Amino acid sequence: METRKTDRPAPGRPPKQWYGELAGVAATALALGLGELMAAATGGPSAPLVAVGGVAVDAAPTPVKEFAVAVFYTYDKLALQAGIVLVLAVFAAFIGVLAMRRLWYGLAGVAVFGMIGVLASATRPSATWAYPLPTVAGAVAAAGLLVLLRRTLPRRAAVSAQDLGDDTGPGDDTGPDTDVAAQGTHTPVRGAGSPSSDTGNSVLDGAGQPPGRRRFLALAVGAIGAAAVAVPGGRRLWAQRVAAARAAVVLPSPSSPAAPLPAKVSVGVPGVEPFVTSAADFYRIDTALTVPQMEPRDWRLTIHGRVKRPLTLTYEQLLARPMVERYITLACVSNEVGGELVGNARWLGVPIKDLLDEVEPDDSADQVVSRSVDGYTAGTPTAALRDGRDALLAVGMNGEPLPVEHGFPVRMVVPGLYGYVSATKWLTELELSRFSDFSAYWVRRDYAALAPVKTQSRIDTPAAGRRLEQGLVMVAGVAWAQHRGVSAVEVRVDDGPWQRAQLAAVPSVDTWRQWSWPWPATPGEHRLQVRATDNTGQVQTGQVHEPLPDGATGRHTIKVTVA
Ligand SMILES: Nc1nc2c(c(=O)[nH]1)N[C@H]1C(S)=C(S)[C@@H](COP(=O)(O)O)O[C@H]1N2
Ligand SMILES: [Mo]
Repeated sequence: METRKTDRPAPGRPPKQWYGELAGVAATALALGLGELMAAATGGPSAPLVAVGGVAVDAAPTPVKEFAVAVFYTYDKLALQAGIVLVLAVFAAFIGVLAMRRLWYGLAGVAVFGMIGVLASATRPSATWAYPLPTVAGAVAAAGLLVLLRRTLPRRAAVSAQDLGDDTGPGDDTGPDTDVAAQGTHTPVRGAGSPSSDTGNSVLDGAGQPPGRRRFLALAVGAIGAAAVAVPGGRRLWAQRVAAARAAVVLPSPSSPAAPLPAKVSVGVPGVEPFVTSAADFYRIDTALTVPQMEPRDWRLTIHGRVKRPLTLTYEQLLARPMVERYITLACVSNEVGGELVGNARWLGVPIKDLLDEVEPDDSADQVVSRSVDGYTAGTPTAALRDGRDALLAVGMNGEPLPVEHGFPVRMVVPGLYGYVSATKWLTELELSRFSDFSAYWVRRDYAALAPVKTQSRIDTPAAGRRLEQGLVMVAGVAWAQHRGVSAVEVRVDDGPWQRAQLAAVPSVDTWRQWSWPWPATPGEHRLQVRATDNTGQVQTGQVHEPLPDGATGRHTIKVTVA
């Protein structure tokens, strides 16, 4: 061991802090990369980044989420992940600097880091005993790399690891870099600034740098590079497995197929959203930071709680049951008037009513709490699931297995209720409960416990702000009042009288309905407004209200200029 006195840093050349910062970032990157790779073997949510991110999403207060939805239109995963990575990097750099000065401090930092990851992954709703493993392995690797980097730390002619801090304990503190440097000014310095000094440490390489620097950089950059490959690589690996499993799914034919669509479901006006929304165009709203990737063979649904006969089903068992196929329009409570968070698809699935009949719910169980693999919850009135509407455990969307983003392998779809109280994706659990006993995810965040879809209508064409030529203009769009059905749509120009639009055909009361109205457009600026009436005779209200707590109201209004 070198003696301290002779190994003080050169005056004015303190060990650069960024070595420590780089070491910390490299070690953390290695941990995350290894964690992702290992998680690929056990399942996505166990990766430390995903686990910690999941906790962050669940902990974020409603206004933050609303802001995210408002700004990014859907809950923005990328921005959140970038934010998490940034915070991580700052912590990582701090730990690295600590480690380079006092190894044990740095390792303690890694341990704290690791504990956060372990706690986050172990408390993920789908957690198994294996969930903390990727984080633990990552933390061990990070600690190892820190030790290694510390040994490789460049020793300038006058700088030894000793000066950069050693592990002799807090009582033997050499202080932070600046102090070391300050002490150095009072200490005889061996070979300072001399490339030909007597220790190997002081020999500079061709670039005029000490050799340790190269090895340090190679190690650190190598670890970061490996992580940059491992993180997306691990995720891709897992996603590919799930994609392959999805491709291998053979959907059964429904025992109750959807009737062929009447030709007149379309008003035939260009610019109107198609009656059936393709999976690719279907809006997506969820709190999942990374799309939960679940293999059908790992999927289980347990139906339990206030029931006489709890039930667990495998995917195979679910597929073996009688299936129905229905067109159902899904809407998000966050949809603004005139917004696009609504879509219509042909769903294939098992009637939830049949399953509930089998488990024999208690009369007291007025709420069915559905849970997803990533811990999202929704609360649906038991009555709505048993009143004969086509509430489904859906496995198919538009003739394909559910897309992963839309809930593969199994999700709920319930006509007439907003998605947040009914349409749980990546479903794993149905618990018969009571509204007074449990508040679901968004209900805890100030949304209403009961949320039937409000009657709404939208002008798809002409687009707002358009300049049109005078003459006949086809005004057209969609209107929805799921499970009640749309009986009328009216349009008015400026403050003129409401005029009846033509309605397209619909297969049931559970879908949206296209409408069109020929407008003899006259020159000038005009305001076009639409309103729908449902089959109970209720006219869509003009009262303007934001989405919180149970759906936006008001009438879609656009301005156009006719030349
Ligand atoms: N697991 C899970 N399921 C979920 C959500 C979620 O955040 N997590 N969001 C719900 C909401 S708010 C809506 S509107 C619908 C949207 O379904 P989609 O993304 O398939 O359009 O999913 C519902 N199911
Ligand atoms: Mo939603």
